[in-house]
Amino acid sequence: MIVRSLEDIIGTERDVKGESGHWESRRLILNDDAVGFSLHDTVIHAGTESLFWYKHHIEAVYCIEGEGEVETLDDGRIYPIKAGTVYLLNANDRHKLRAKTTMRMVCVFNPPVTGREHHDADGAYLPGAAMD
Ligand code: 9YT
Repeated sequence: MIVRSLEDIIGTERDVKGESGHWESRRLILNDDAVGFSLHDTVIHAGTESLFWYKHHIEAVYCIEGEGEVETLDDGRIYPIKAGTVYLLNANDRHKLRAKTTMRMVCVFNPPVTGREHHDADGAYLPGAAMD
């Protein structure tokens, strides 16, 4: 069994700040844990808009604090997000996340994030940029 807490992660290489300055992500479980998914505790700063596109991953994002909205860019639909709402990017959807207040999101990726994506493609994940 693996037991880990946020305190163990903060300040380590598993604690990643997006270059945009819009978010930081504490990666609790990564590919090297060899369980088939990764688990992230992500903070999205108030008043920011971020473009994400996880071309090669399915991601579930469960909001546990704050409020904002997510827009799927292919169809322009906008979904309000608040604590208790999950969105599932089951079609590698290109999307924009807008945080009205600071949002805390628990994110699960399949396949798991390796942690190298930050250095290769960085956090903006602009259209065309893959995480790995
Ligand atoms: C909200 C969201 O998509 N978070 C993803 C995790 C973060 N971008 C990371 O750990 O790279």
